[in-house]
Amino acid sequence: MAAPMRYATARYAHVLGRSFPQNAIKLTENGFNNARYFSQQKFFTFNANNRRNIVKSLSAVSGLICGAYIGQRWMSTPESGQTWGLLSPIAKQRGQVWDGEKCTDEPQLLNRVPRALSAEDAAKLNLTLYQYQVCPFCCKVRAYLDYFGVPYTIVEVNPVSRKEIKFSEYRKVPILVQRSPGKEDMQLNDSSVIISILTSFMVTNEKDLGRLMSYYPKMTYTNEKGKEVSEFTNRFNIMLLETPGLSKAEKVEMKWRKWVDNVLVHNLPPNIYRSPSEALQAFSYISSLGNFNSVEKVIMKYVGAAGMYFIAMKLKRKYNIKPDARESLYDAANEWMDVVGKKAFLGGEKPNLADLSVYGVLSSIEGLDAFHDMCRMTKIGPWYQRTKKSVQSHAGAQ
Ligand SMILES: N[C@@H](CCC(=O)N[C@@H](CS)C(=O)NCC(=O)O)C(=O)O
Repeated sequence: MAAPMRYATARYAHVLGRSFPQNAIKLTENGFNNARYFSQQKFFTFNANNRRNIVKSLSAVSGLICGAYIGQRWMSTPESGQTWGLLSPIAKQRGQVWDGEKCTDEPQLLNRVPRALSAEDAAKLNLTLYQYQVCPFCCKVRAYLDYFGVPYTIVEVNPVSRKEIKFSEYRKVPILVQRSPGKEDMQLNDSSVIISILTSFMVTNEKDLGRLMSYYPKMTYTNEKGKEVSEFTNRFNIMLLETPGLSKAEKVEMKWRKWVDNVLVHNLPPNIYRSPSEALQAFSYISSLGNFNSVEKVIMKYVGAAGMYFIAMKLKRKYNIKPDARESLYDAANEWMDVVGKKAFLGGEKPNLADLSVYGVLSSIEGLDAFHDMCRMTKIGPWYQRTKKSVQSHAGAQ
C-alpha cells in the first residue's frame, strides 16, 4: 500500500506545484517533503506505539491540503491575474481547468513561449538603470537588456554619496525604473527579479510591470544569526500564467541562474582582491569607470583596495573558497563548461537566461588578472566570446 500511496501523494504534490507557477518551487518542495514524510510512515499498520507518527503524518497531509487550498484560492483571484486552476471558479466558468496534455512532464523546449520583445513593447517600457558600471549584478542586467535589445538609459550611481538613488528605500543597485507619463514611477529591485519580471513581460500578455512585480513579494525575516534579512520570493521564476509547468530546459536554466547568484558571484571578491597588488588593480579599474569625483577617485583607489582586501579574506572563509581563490574560480568555470557541454550555449543554439547571467557576472571582471587567468586555465574563453558577441549584437531582439 505504501508505494501507491507514495506515488499518489507525490503525484498530487507535483501537480499542485506545477499548477501554481508563481509558487512552483515552494509548493513543489513542500509538497514533496510532505509526501516523502507521509509515505515513510507506516500509515496502514498503525498501532498504539506509533500514534505520534500518525499524528505527524496527518498534520503533514493536512498541511499540504491547506497549503494547496490557500495557494489555489490566492492564485485564482482576479488581482493575481491567474485565470485558470483546479478549483478556480473563474477557470471553471471559462472552461480553463488544468489540462494534463498542456502540462506535459518534461517538454524539452525552452521557449514554449517565445522570448522576444516586440518593438512596440520595447518602446512602452521606457527604462532607466541605476547602476555601478562594474557591479556584477548590474552587468548581469545589462547583458540581459542588451541581448534582448531593450532600450534603457543609464544613471551611474556615486557609491560614496549614493545620492542618485535617494528616491529609493532599496539601498542597493541595480534598480530599474520604468517611467510612464501620468503614472507613478515603477521601481524594480534585484538583478534576478528584474530579469524574471522582464522575461515574464515578454512571454505573457501581462504588460503591467506593477502587476508582474506583485508576484515577487519581498519577505523580511530574522535568520539563524538573529539578523534581519530580506529576500524576494520567486526570484528565479518566470510567470508563464496561461502556460503552467516547467519544462526540463527551464528547470535547468533556473538551477544555473541560482548557481550564478549563490556560487559564481562569491568567487569574484576573493579573486579580484586576492593580493594587495590585485586589489589595487581592481580599484584603479573600478575608480576609472565609476562615478567618483577626483578626490574620491584617489581615496577610493587606496582606501577601497585596502578595505576590500580584508573584506575579501572574510568572504573567502564565509563562502568556503579554496586557500588559493583562483582554484575555486577555475572549479566554477569548469563546472559551468561541463554543463554547457558540446552545445554552443546552455540554452542550445541561443543563450538562455543562465548563459546571460554567467556572462554578465564574469564581464564585470573582464579587464582584470583573475579573468585572464580563468580564460588561460579553463576552456571557458570561447563560450564567453560567443555569448559576448550575442549580447553585443542584440541577438535576442525581434
Ligand atoms: N541580490 C542583489 C545584490 C545587489 C548588490 O549587492 N549590489 C551591491 C553592488 S555590487 C550594492 O549595491 N551594495 C550596496 C552598496 O554598494 O552601497 C542583486 O542581485 O541585485
